[in-house]
Amino acid sequence: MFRSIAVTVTITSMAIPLMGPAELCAATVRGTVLLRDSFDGPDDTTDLTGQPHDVHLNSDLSARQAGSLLGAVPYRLDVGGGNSPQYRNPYLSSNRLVMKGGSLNHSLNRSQIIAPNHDFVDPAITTARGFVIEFTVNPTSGNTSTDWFAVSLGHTQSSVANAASYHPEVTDPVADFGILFRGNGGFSTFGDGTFNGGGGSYASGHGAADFFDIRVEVETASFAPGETVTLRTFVNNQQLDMGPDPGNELTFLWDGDGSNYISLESRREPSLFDNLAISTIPEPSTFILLTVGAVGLLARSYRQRRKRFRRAMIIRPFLAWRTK
Ligand SMILES: [Ca+2]
Ligand SMILES: [Ca+2]
Ligand SMILES: [Ca+2]
Repeated sequence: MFRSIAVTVTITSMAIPLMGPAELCAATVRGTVLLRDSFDGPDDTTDLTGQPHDVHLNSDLSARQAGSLLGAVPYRLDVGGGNSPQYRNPYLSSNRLVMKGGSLNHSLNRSQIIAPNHDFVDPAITTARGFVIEFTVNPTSGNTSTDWFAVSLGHTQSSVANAASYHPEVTDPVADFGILFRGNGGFSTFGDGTFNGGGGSYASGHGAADFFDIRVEVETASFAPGETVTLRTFVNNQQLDMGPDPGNELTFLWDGDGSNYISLESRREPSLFDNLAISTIPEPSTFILLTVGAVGLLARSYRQRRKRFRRAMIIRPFLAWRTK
């Protein structure tokens, strides 16, 4: 009799789904989301030449965007350069943002760019000592094209609002950091508008339909000119080596403008962007507390299971034997 009870208890115990420490630690720890955009919305229509153009990108923002500090933030679009804006505007399609600057939709070899019209120097960022930019992107060009997409930061309001030129590009001198990713899997990094020697490969053998998760982590205590910045970049959770500095990080100093507008950019190939998120960097103390807490819970769970197991295997049979 007691043997069947023991077997039942043991099976029940094993059936409890267990999460290992590795799974807990791999769970993404996030800071406060300042701005998130799903780009989920009605498809933009086409103009008389058959080219899609923006109708919805800057409407219905409150239905698409979220963020504890900002709510709905409009985008500045790069519509300058003497070409008709409808040939150059980014647009929404299939719940994503599509950008395709360059010869695909006008004669000049130029980018399409969007920049949230917000200076990301929020107190929440300096309190957390940094921020994180995340998005997913599909370069669409397979693994041979030298066309590229990019993200850059440290732009100024005047650069973002400058419709008469092609700012805020990755090579804008006011941009403190920028990284461009080519369709062929190569990447290059820039600082203050010039190539800073960082580059390498972020992918190889990928297909034309593959999406990449891009994550740029920026550690900084302030946006004051000369403040030290430590930057890390991840593609599909793999950290890239940012350049000649030891290790994979890049260290630089904020320039003199004290601004931090952020832009996404595409050159020639149609790049599909999705799920843009700009958050405060997770505080190390929070991460450590969560990890320590998770390990503590696991240890307690293990002790409780061991206790139940001992009770089922030893104490109950002993009691049953005594009452016989
Ligand atoms: Ca979407
Ligand atoms: Ca700057
Ligand atoms: Ca390095």
